[in-house]
Amino acid sequence: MFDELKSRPADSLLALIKAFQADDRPGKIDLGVGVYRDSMGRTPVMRAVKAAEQFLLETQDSKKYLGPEGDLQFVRLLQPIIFGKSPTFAQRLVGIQTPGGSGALRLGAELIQAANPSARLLLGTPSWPNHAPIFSSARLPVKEYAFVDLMSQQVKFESVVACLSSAREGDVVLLHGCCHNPTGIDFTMEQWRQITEILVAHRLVPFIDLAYQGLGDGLEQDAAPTRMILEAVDEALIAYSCDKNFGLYRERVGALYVMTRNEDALRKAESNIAALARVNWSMPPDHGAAVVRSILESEEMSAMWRAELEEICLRVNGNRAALAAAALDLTFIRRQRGLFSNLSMSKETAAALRARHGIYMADSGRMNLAGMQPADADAIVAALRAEGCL
Ligand code: PLP
Ligand code: TYF
Repeated sequence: MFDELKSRPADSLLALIKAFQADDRPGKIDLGVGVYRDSMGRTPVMRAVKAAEQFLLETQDSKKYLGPEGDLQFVRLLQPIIFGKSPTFAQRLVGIQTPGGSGALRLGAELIQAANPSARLLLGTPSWPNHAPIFSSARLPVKEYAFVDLMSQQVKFESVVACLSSAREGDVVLLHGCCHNPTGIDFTMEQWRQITEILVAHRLVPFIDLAYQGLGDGLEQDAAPTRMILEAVDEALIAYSCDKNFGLYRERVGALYVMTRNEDALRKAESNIAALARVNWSMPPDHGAAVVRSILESEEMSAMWRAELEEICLRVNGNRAALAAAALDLTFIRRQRGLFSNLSMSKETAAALRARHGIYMADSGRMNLAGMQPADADAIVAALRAEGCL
């Protein structure tokens, strides 16, 4: 039967990792896959994570099953970080641990499909390349609309408003909570306010993907749009990832939160997400969530984590400033947030940047700004000029 299968393309972002490793030129620069890198170009295990792993090594006395919800103390301790100390909607939230933000997106998609089979997913483009396939493979029709114009690096706010305003009641709107992947372009607070009004007026359900909290302007600031939306709407889903802000990528640490209208719906959502988790992965992997829980349970390790996250944020924003200072046409990079910026270029140009200059970025023109050093700014600008991007 397997000879009936059609081959599928590899994930082009993940393929860049191998291509970069195979290049032996000394000056190569990796602006490819979205992981943080320090000033030595490494993606180290955070000090707080090492401390928590040491603590777990000494104190963890069992690895018995936890259940489909995973580590519920992990889920609870994240709540004040994401939603604030005592949000008005706390009683309407239920959460479950998931394998990464990806698992949370998939589980949320299946929950939506089970609750409202006629719901559609509205997705602003460009977006993270896995978004559309995750939702369509859960049988949610994906309706795309233009979110950003890459030539001008501006939000196409009229297109956003037009698409959301023409949506059907019960449609779901995927929103990047902060640090938009791939563009680094987030809505202004005023634009978020207008989007919130449209969500409420048209009874649309926000599905907020928060995969980079703390990598933009800090933990609190990065959560502000999410909190504003949740204060206003009846129902919402939040896919959270700890893989970037705790540097736990391969441990697959995330959570799905669902906000319902009332207690009855909350209990139903809770039993449904547990049942869906069971048929997908039975139970989520424990280690990464246990690490995050241990950090959040300890004042000392929490302080260490927060300080490290601030360092990460400062370094990424420092790289943004360096690149913006190196070329007038790149000043927009300073205004953008998170790991990414997406230049407007063809995939042939992205390939030429790799082949001729050893500068690795996605075919889409997306750069991971954590992959450079401030001193690389001039070389990057020179290569972009040589290839006609500036
Ligand atoms: N959402 C966005 C926007 C992402 O960039 C990522 C990155 O991997 C994810 C979700 C998934 O995160 P995770 O690695 O935790 O599955
Ligand atoms: O966009 C990125 O680079 C990160 C990492 O299938 C990633 O979100 C990329 C592709 C993928 C999984 C994670």
